[in-house]
Amino acid sequence: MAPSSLLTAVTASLCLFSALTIDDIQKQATINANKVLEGTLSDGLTRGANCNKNTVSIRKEYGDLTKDERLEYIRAVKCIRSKPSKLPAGKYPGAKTRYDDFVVVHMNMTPSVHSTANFMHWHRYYIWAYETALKTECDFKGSQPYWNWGKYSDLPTSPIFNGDEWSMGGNGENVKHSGGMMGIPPGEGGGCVTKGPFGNLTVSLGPLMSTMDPALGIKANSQRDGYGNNQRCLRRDVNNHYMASSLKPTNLASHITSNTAIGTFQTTLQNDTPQMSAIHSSGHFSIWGDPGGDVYVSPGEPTFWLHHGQLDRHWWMWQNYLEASLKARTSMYEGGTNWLNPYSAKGKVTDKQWLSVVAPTGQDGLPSNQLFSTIAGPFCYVYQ
Ligand SMILES: *[C@@H]1O[C@H](CO)[C@@H](O)[C@H](O)[C@H]1NC(C)=O
Ligand SMILES: [Cu+2]
Repeated sequence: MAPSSLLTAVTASLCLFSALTIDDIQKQATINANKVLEGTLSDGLTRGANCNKNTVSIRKEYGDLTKDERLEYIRAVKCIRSKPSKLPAGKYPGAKTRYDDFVVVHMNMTPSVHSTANFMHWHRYYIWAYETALKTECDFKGSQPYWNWGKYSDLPTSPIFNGDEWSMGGNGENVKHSGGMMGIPPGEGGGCVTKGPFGNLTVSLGPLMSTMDPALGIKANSQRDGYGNNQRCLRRDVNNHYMASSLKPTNLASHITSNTAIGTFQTTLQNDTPQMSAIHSSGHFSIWGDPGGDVYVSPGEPTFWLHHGQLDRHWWMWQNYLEASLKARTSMYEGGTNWLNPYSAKGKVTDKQWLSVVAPTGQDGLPSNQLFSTIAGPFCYVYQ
């Protein structure tokens, strides 16, 4: 081997060794978060004595839950779907259940919590409120699980979507349909979900911004704002379109390692380019369907919380995996306050965030700087 090609080979292998995998990033984030909990590393925030290594809850990947843990989660989700709405009667005719309250709040908040400074923060708050409702209103014994985007190369047969009794229900029935936004080709679903725990589920709010093939004939809502009662089946088109591109483990790792400020971190997470759809939308469009593919109404899809749990985990890994920048990254905040207006007021860390009727008691209107860390403010959880 000529010296120059030897050098190339050595350099190449060094690069291979120095590229952190997403598993390395998760491990480092766990180590550093534990140091913060032990008080040997500062994140610049103060925390009460009631959040420590013994009390912190651990959010796990859905496929890593035991079968009993999955059944317990499914039970709690079904329970919240069976409780009555707490919204003012008649104001939102499509809001029948306590679960629908979460969908309505998201529909109301959509323009101010996407592509804005509080995108990550508000959704962290919102998922925690859901997890809290499962615990306080349905006696849920576990923690909110997440879907690790890079884990399954065949999503329809994953433990989340394989349709067995421990899954979140199956794919939609295979119906002929065309693809949608951003060049997504149709997958093997497109019809109603009929198998597993959420088989034959009825949804009522929306659609508001459907991305499914109009030829499927999904019934329009009687109200322009999507709040009318529009009973129809839950549809999915679980597909692998993004598994080998934007949701590949190496792409997820490089998204974390290549962005050093929260502005570029959250913008590149959300902004699709002609070359590649962004990570956030890729996750939504891997489940797709109705209402899963509708930015306003997507929480009506029961796996919304697994996808957004992972989005929160992605941010948590980015905040925590480097000991030297953990403190700075924890409190970074950047961006506007309205998704359609690039000149909207800049978000401030003291801006209050609103959850309305889905806020846990006494916990509505917390400022963004209370939502910086998963182990400060109202939160006490880490990811595994
Ligand atoms: C959904 O409805 C279809 C048709 O009635 C039925 O065959 C199927 O077993 C149902 N699925 C569930 C999970 O109840
Ligand atoms: Cu959202």
